[in-house]
Amino acid sequence: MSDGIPTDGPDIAVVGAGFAGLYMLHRLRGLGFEALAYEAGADVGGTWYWNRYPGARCDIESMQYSYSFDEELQQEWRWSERFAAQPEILAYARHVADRFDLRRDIRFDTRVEAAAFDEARDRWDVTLSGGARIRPRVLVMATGCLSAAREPAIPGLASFAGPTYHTGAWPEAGVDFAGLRVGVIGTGSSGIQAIPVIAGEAAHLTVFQRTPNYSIPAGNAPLDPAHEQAWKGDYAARRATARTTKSGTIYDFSPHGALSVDEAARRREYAARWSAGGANFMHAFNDLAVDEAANETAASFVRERIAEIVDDPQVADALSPRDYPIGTKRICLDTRYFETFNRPNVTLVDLRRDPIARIEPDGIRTAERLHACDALVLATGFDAMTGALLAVDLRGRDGETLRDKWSAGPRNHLGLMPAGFPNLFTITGPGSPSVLSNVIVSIEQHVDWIAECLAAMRERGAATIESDRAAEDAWVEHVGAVAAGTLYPRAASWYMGANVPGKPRVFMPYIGGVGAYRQQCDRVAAAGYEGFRFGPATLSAAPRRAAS
Ligand code: NA7
Repeated sequence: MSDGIPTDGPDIAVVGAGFAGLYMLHRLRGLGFEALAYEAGADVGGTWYWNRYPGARCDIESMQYSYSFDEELQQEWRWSERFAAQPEILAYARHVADRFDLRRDIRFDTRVEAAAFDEARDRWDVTLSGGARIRPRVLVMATGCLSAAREPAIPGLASFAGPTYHTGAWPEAGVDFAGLRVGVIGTGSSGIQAIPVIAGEAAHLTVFQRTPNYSIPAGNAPLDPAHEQAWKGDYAARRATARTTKSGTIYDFSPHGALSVDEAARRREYAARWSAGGANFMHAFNDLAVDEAANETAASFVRERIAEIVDDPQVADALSPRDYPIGTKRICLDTRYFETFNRPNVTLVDLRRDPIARIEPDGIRTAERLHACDALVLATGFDAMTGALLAVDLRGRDGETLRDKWSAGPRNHLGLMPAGFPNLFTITGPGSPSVLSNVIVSIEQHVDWIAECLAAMRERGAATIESDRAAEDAWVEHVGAVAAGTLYPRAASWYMGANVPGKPRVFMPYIGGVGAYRQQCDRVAAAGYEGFRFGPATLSAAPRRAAS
């Protein structure tokens, strides 16, 4: 302590110990930086630590949803299913933490509450839960895109007499629904995964649906050993290919437009992909995201399947999405979701026809009647992409808050750094492919870019790096322009901030594609970090190396 302000803490602070924070820590350590990660949870895993709801499962195939940075790791780890369930993904995160000895540099049960850039010292003044303060030179936000769970503003929610669970903050000990009347609010990915499992446990399940969702059968199954071997025999090359694709995932991308083939051929294509399962369905034709008529051919195919599966035509009708293009809200993958509505112990309440009036101690009262419940499940989603960042009171130069800066929507350069916030990096931040991609691929790309940037900074003896406002303006405009060329802004989705009352309606992720985005980031770095500025070192702000 030289000036009355605590100087304890690392040179680089990483916020979060999910997949982004773990790999960031590993890379920084490899480069000889002194870094610590601060994690609000009691263990590693991030989103896979908190989202323990029944049925929680990844919607990207296991062989692709994993780290690629270490050949031995990817060869030795064995997934049991085509799509891994939450406990297995959490076990993988734990394995990575142990294998690379990362835990010794993670402070668990510690939330980063505030961080202000101290311009006199070129350091961040960070307040942790409990009041401790640290002064790292660099702050890396590895806080996740879907980590700020959102409770709906339904009158009377707090008056409910039974337990209420949010899918995004599920109790570690699990929940026993046997013999209970359960109400689930929300039919996004989380609700669609949880509903069939809860229906199998509960005495009765009432599903409260505001907007029906498009969902494709996952086709989940035990992982085929031949498939695993094919991947492992060629892992590095396949990973390299995935990095060049649009979504960071190898799919069977069709080179044809939906209307360039006749109806019979189109149906054959959709049917084959529907029965094979997975999000590959959305790549049946190459224009589903941009052409309304093409999109409608896929949307109507899904509605036909719903009508076929669900016995009661009125229920099937209520479950059929009609007012937004398929894929413009994240496509859901399910295991017997629509079939669940044929069970005698499941009731669908269509809130568009019969809206919720309020929650009462005994259940949920809609315009028509009281639906008695013993337990409630809120599958109501997240303040996505910006929520976890804005939950930290972040202040940059001149005391500008990130909340003010982003009051009309997120602004940064390349999705990596908001101008006016030196030495603050965001992994998979808004303005990058993040939630539109296989997020582990995007995490690895951002972590590598940030690590190399910090090494370049050290090489130059610079104390700070920050993005130029002009570069930021150009990037934000580009992100918006690319989105405007697609059907995505047509849906009231969390991509658009539409699920949070008062949140600006801006398409937040970058839809230009993982491969193209990586090229832009690499080009910027190769051009000496074009659009970013390095600041000179002062005596008190000289970069430190770890004492090794
Ligand atoms: P989502 O996709 O945001 O879904 C939330 C659901 O909750 C959605 O059906 C909402 O209906 C519903 N919701 C939210 N607020 C209310 C209120 N007040 N009343 C009734 N219904 C409500 O979150 P998920 O957790 O399912 O998935 C998020 C992502 O995690 C997912 O895309 C994957 O990437 C993983 P709405 O559509 O707003 O009418």
